[in-house]
Amino acid sequence: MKIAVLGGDGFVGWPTCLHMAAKGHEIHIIDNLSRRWVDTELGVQSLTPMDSIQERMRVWRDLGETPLHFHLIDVAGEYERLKSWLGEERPDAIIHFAEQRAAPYSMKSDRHKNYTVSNNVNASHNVLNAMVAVGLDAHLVHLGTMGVYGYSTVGATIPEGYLPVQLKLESGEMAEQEILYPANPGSVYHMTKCLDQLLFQFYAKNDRLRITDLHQGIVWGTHTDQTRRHDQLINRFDYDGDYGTVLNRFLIQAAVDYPLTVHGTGGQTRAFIHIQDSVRCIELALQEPPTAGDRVRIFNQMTETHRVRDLAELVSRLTGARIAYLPNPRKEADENDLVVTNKQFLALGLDPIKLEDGLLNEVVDVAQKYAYRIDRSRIPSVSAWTKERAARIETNPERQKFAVVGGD
Ligand code: USQ
Repeated sequence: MKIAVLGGDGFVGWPTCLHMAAKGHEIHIIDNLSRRWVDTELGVQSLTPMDSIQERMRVWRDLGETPLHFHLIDVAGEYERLKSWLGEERPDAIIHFAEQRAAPYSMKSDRHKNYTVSNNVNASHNVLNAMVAVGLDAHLVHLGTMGVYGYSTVGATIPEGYLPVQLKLESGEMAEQEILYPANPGSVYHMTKCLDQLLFQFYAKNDRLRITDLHQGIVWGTHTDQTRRHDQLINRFDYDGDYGTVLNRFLIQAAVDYPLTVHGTGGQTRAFIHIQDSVRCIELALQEPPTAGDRVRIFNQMTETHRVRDLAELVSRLTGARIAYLPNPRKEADENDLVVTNKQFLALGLDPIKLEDGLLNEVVDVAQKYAYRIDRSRIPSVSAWTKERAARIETNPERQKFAVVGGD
């Protein structure tokens, strides 16, 4: 297949490109390299040393693998160039990762909120609009998030996108319908993914576009089979307070003896998936395209659920790290349960990597190996969801202490 990977330079995009190229597909990376510019803006760098996209592609080609192609296009801002490229190249499938993906970054300031909304919503709409304009019947696979469902405890299992409901008619009879599970975003970033869902519903219905939306949980780990093949193919690993996700943060905190930064009571339950399983799920989704006229196909792309404080205790048991319970910069439920079904991927043959099995390897292979690159001052997560929460963080003596010396 000829596959366009929008956002192919990012954390899930890059290993997906390698995974699919290793299967013999023709991969075209379309990216504006914005994630690298955000590193510059924030003054942080990936824990793992990352080469330029061109250098990564050269190393991959020199291993004798199917060459990758790179096109510097801003999907959100350069509609005409995107449309021309799609019209001329006519890929069989498009994988869409080209969105700003960090919740704390999206909540940093009004400027960051605006950037996240305009970038993400325009990117998704530009792709859909251009596909219709050039009459492209490609399968569009979008990386969405489990966060579209929200994290309030209902007790019922979260279905794969659609919820069967019964409506009482005037006659007293009951009518059955399947609706999108109610959107309940917890950040501006998550809100953009909820808006994406509506764009997909419309274009699948109106223009018969074939669309798959993957509601992914929090990714942990760094390596996949392909990124392991050469030091210069290594994936990025974010540990800073804006882009680092919870489990990867705990791993590097343990590696540099920084108390594990649990927000609030740590009672938040979240869905997780290893990066290797993430790329495998994308491959499985590509093999199962909907047919024109079908509704959007939605998968829950996660393999297990955990409470944040249980993860901190697990990492602490493995490494001896201390745990710090900090005021939560986010506005989210202190405690929630989460039951999710991922039957569709299991039925397609996904054999999940378990956190208990893979965690120690990550600590040794990545966190300890590159610990010398960590800037401890960039570990605290200080992007607050409200002004009140920002004030609480400012005045919290524990946080100040960790921010400066990371210790005792
Ligand atoms: N948390 C801590 N300590 C930390 C960092 C986070 O306790 O040092 C807590 C947060 O308060 C939150 C939970 O851990 O309750 C998860 O935070 P996260 O930063 O790991 O994940 P999140 O902001 O939800 O976003 C990440 C990805 C996003 C993806 C999402 C999937 O950045 O792209 O969509 O995970 S999900 O969480 O299922 O919505």
